[in-house]
Amino acid sequence: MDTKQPLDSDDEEQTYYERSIQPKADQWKKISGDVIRALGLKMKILMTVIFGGLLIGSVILLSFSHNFNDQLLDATSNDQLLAATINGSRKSETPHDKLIGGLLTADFDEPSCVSRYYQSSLYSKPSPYKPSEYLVSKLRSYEKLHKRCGPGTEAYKEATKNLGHDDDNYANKSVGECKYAVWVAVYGLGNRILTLASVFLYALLTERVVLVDQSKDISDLFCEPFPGTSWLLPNDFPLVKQFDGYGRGDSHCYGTMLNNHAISANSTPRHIYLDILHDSRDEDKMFFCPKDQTMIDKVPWLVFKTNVYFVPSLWFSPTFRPELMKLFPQKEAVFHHLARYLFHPTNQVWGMVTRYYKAHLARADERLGIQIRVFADDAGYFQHVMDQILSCTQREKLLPQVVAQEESKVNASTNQKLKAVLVTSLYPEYADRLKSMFWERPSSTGEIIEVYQPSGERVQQTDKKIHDQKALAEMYLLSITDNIVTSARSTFGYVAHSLGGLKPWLLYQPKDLTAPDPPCIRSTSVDPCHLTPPSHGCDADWGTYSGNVVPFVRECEDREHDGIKLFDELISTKIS
Ligand SMILES: Nc1nc2c(ncn2[C@@H]2O[C@H](COP(=O)(O)OP(=O)(O)OP(=O)(O)O)[C@@H](O)[C@H]2O)c(=O)[nH]1
Ligand SMILES: [Mg+2]
Repeated sequence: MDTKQPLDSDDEEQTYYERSIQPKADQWKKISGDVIRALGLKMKILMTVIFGGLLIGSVILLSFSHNFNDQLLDATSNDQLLAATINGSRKSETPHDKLIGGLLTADFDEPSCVSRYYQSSLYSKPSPYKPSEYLVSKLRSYEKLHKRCGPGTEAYKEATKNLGHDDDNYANKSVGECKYAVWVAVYGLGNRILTLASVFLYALLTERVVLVDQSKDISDLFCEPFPGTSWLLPNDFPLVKQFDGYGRGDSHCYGTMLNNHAISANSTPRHIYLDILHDSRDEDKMFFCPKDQTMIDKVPWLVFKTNVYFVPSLWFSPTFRPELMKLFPQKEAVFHHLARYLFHPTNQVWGMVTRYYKAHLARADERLGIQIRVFADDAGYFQHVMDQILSCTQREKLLPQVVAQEESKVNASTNQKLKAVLVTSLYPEYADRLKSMFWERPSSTGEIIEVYQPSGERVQQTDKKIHDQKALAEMYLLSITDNIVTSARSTFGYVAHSLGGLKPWLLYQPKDLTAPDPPCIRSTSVDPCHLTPPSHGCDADWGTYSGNVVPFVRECEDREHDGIKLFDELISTKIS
């Protein structure tokens, strides 16, 4: 190697200095120069490797840290996503059908609303109810309509222009191409969920756009259901301030308008208020009659206050029935499909569901849900309600008896079946007693029974965010069970069983502080009950019991002549 041959300018400078100033050290310097040069070359390679490595490393680190930050930002949702995925794959051999047979659109991002695509993975079996192709295509068309007419669009602006100013007849005036159904939140959460689904179905049938009053905590509970738009009614909607005041006395109330002859085929108001409540007048319930629908159809803005699941009554209309039959060949699955399409708990609520599920329910071989709603002025713990629950669950073999220790055939093997019982109630005493019972004594079957109750808040606190979120989480947890016992007349219970596609055991409502005998009945339908439906038909059918008009709409098992629902299992005898 020629040591004089500089490898680079630094080396050249160093060699010159060494030769002129310190000749005696030449040899040493030569050696050290060689070493340095050799080292220099190696150092360069080494440095290149190190710096190259560092560069690649930092790129990896950067992207990792970016992902990590993203993960931190989305920590809750990813955790839930994971939880849901693990549970889903653990339980199901078949791949998880995220879009539920096409019911859901793929157009949303997953982390912003984990429940949307992962809720179905929590269920141990796929739903026996498949959405029809017709329903799927109708939903896709609806999504387009909502995008075209929803908040912020030209169509919405045009439809809201001058709304709120009293008007006579808008039949011949242009208000744009879009018509709307506004849902106003009233009553308990169970009622809200059932009525929002009802109003949405009505909107689907009548090509309206459904918009949701957001003055209550709806957006703390549910994600947006329609892609690229919003279902929230803008806060500056011209009629918002009137919502609270809407009632039967209001001149825009449909029943009142009928009484006052203020609406006719030739006189169409721009908006009307529809009062579809448990105690609405017959004139308000004329809403369900075809002739009335012809008039109502022309009104651009309908504002609903309703607390009943009114879907069964829509089937009476000869106008809607053929369409409904096509949409829902399995009639009893109306709410089941609509709820899985529309309602997707927010990540906060979904976190509550998945954490509770993983902590208490996932390990069990079987899950039983018991929803206990006590309708009484001084509601709380009642012995007769406890007796009724035990009598129903033991008679129906949902829970075993307990036996004395010495009689027990306690099986020490590890194969003992574990049954988790999820109790939901405002009152903790029912679950506490069940828990003690199955802790103090062995079960007759050798099964291990674990009892859980997520909350027991004693007092209904509708519109308090965390209270409503807990109530919603509990409805979803109940829906994930294998069997479910619910209280008669409770919309909370209706949502839970129907969402899960479960036919519930309905606990009859106790009378005179005694446990009813029989204590409960197994429903033959998964659809909720329409409490207090119209007690009349329309025109010629007036006064006829509704159940005779359409054979698959019949009395609810948990009500005495005061509720109707959809059944697929037909009975041979007609109700007279
Ligand atoms: N977390 C929780 N809240 C409950 C429970 N039962 C009742 N609530 C609260 O009370 C409300 C009852 O209203 P709904 O959800 O409509 O249920 P419902 O059984 O039909 O009751 P009503 O509407 O009063 O006839 C719920 O929304 C909750 O706010 C329960 O088991 N768990
Ligand atoms: Mg209710």
